[in-house]
Amino acid sequence: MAAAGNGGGGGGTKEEFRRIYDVLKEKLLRDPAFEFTESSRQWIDRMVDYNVPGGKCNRGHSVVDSYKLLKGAKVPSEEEMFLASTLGWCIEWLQAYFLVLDDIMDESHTRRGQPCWFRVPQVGFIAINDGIILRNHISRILRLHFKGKPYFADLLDLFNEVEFKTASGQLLDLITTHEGEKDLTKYNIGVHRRIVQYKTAYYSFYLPVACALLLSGEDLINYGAVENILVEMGTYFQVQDDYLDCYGDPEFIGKIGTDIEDYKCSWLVVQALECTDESQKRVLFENYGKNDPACVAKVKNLYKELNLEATFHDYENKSYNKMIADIEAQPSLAVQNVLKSFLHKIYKRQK
Ligand code: DMA
Ligand code: MG
Ligand code: MG
Ligand code: MG
Repeated sequence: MAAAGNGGGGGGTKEEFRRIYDVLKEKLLRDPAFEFTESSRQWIDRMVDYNVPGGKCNRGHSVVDSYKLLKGAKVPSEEEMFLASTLGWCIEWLQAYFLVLDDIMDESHTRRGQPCWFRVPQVGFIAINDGIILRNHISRILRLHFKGKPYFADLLDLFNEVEFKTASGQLLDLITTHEGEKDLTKYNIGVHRRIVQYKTAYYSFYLPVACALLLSGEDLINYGAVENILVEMGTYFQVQDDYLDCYGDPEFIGKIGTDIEDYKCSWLVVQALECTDESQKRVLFENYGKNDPACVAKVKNLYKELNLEATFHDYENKSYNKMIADIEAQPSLAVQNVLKSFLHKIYKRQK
């Protein structure tokens, strides 16, 4: 059952959103489907605190913000705010699940300013099962708060579909990297676009808005154009992520980049390949994808020579203008506001 009685509600500030996290976690720690032991409850409590709430919560806040914008002049009730926040947290849980596993596969070291969960002593490969638990928490939360709602089946279907797309994107990211001989010639902007659209755009951009639409009683079938714009926005967001992997300050972004070492089909290497001469190409082929700081430095020097920072800023401006034009072609002003508000959360982000 829902909602305001569970301690939720309010006007949708960041503090209120955060408070609902505690409500949801408490419920999970008392899930009657499992007889918790003291130590298993402590594990889940610590694991969820470590992995779910520490990020920027852009995705989660976007459900609440989008929902309010879709309501227009009508003020959402406490229960409606609780439900919107709960869906926001479900996306944060989904993100935590993907990140716990992504960090293992990418052999990353830090995330959100702390060691990746699998690197914490005594965690190790238990992190794999923790990822699965985090995924299951979403189903537990949805069942608890949305079962009986007319859009419950659509909500489950949405989360399943988006999870499938994301996992498929991760697959592309991983097999593109490891497939056969290391061969940079197979990397191009089309390959990059496909990877990032699936691994990032659907869950980070389409999902929050789709959740707000379902909560508003809308049928997602009518929002194909909105989906396309959000996928475009998600692609732009992942290009920023690729840029920050190399140029961001690890202290500030909370993670140390590993894309060059990991031989990733990053937007930067794709741009580099498009403008290198033969001798520069040799430097790239010889040094990309090696877990050696000297090789990484050579790749970064080459990026500097090619002035990829300027290429990125140019992309950023062009991409922004195109998205604004597409948004302004949308017939609904409320929908325009939802999309613009989301875009302005990430435009020129530094982390
Ligand atoms: C992230 O890709 C995608 C998912 C689904 C987690 P990434 O490995 O570039 O992310 P990060 O740079 O945060 O490790
Ligand atoms: Mg990663
Ligand atoms: Mg990854
Ligand atoms: Mg990255």
